Amino acid sequence: MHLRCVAIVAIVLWVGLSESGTPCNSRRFNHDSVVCVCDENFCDTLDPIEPTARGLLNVYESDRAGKRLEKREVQFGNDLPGPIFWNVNLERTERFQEIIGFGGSWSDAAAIGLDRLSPDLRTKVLRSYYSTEGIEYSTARVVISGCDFSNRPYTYDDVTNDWELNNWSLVEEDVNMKIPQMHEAVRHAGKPIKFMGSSWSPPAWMKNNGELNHGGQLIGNAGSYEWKQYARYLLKFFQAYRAAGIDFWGMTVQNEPMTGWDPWFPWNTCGFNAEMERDFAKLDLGPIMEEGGFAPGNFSIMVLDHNRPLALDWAITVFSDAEASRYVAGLAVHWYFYGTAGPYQVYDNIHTRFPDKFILGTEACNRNEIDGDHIGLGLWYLAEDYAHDILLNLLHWVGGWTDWNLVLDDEGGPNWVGNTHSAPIIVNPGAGEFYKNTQFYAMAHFSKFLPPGSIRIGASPGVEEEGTVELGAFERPDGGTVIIVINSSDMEQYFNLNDADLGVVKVKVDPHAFSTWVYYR
Ligand SMILES: *[C@@H]1O[C@H](CO)[C@@H](O)[C@H](O)[C@H]1NC(C)=O
Ligand SMILES: *[C@@H]1O[C@H](CO)[C@@H](O)[C@H](O)[C@H]1NC(C)=O
Ligand SMILES: CC(=O)N[C@H]1CO[C@H](CO)[C@@H](O)[C@@H]1O
Repeated sequence: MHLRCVAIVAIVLWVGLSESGTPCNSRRFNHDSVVCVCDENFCDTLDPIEPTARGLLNVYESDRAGKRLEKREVQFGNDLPGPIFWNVNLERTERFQEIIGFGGSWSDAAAIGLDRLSPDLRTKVLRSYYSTEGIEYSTARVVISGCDFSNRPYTYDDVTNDWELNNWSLVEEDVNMKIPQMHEAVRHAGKPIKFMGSSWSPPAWMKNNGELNHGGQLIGNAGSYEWKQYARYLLKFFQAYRAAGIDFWGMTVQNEPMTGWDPWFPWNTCGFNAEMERDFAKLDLGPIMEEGGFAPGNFSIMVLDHNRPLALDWAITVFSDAEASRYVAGLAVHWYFYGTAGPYQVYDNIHTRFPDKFILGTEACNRNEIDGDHIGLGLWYLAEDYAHDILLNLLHWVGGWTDWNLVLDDEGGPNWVGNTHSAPIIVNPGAGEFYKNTQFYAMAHFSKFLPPGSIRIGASPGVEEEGTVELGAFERPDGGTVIIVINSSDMEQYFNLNDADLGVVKVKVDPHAFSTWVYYR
């Protein structure tokens, strides 16, 4: 082809694609759906969400058949044949929780995976997650020292009995990986990211079993010198990151504290019960963080950071105590065993009792359990599990949802105890590629469209019940209305959305699809 023709074709292509980002470069890995492949030359992108003309509804859909946030325009007053329509009415006077944010986590495994990529590919991952050409994450959980997703067990002070913390220091994973990567993410986000810290284990010598794993609790008790020194150990982390230009929004007291009561527990942990977290927050951690420059109001301390069955008991124990409550802003919850974790309505109950406290999902991940291939590239049910749990949390006062490892390698690690999993992005530095797995798009259907400050509003039907729709409605800070629908059935679903001003718009949602609708009035 003549060079000038090449240039013209390229311009035409570029103009055409720029209208709704660049599409997924899909690849199938022997599963029911696809991944989107990114390399140095190409990575799928999205446009920022901008107000549409009145009367227009933008539908973004991803499905098992391979659509990935594919955008189409629908007009209010349209005609659409379909067998049965769900009638959706919005109740704008019913206003529920404010969105805190959506994000992923800087475990060491994520930091190492990102570090192994070329600078260009690393930038593409961080832009895919945090920029407006990506899925606009607004939060990030950061592991305080190591956890199972590290390639070695360690803490920031492994010099035995160094109670004065003279030997405390950040490690290579922080200085060379997490801190520069977090700075880069903030640059691409173009706005602050809510960073939250969580520790898995104190130094082994601070624990009564002398090990990072196999359960064990802090030596001493609330108010003791030992517990205060552990609080100072944690404070040093936030001060060191602040000195490096990264300010944290919050922390949890302890990752999955109940695992610290299991003497066979394989990886880094420390046992607290609800009373211990209450008293640690009240007597040690809260005051020491405040004195150290992380005061309530500017810095959110969260308790629990573990599964839903524990939530009500912990909320009552901690939030009923006025002094502890002064230091503790919210309840952090994990999704594990969600199928058997009991009804989500427990969060409604907690909100009714303690309306000033927020609830935030701080960890979730999954893996392919069918064979040894844990990362399950292109498995649709991994995404459906995410979307279902996110939506049901949002329908019950939870303010956001945090995915676990931002990236993992093609074995689902590294993980020093072999607890490998899947992640929304799997890196393959050897091939110069990374793969956006199905969970990435489940996150996107929420994170891209619900910036912090969005509010959930009433919608009917809007609550999950056998045989009814899974649907949530929200208002964005820019005035946009967002409707998110999940269809996990093999049948198309049809909707009549009634807007008080604009009338009715009819929308079809494909089988096994996530569908996010945005419009402005
Ligand atoms: C710990 O810190 C002390 C005081 O700064 C120093 O003398 C000692 O060498 C350090 N120990 C180790 C193992 O780094
Ligand atoms: C929060 O931080 C700002 C700026 O650093 C400061 O002016 C304000 O007093 C702090 N608020 C609290 C409650 O500490
Ligand atoms: C929107 C909608 O109708 N979603 C349905 C999709 O399929 C599942 C069953 O797998 C239903 O429970 C949802 O309500």
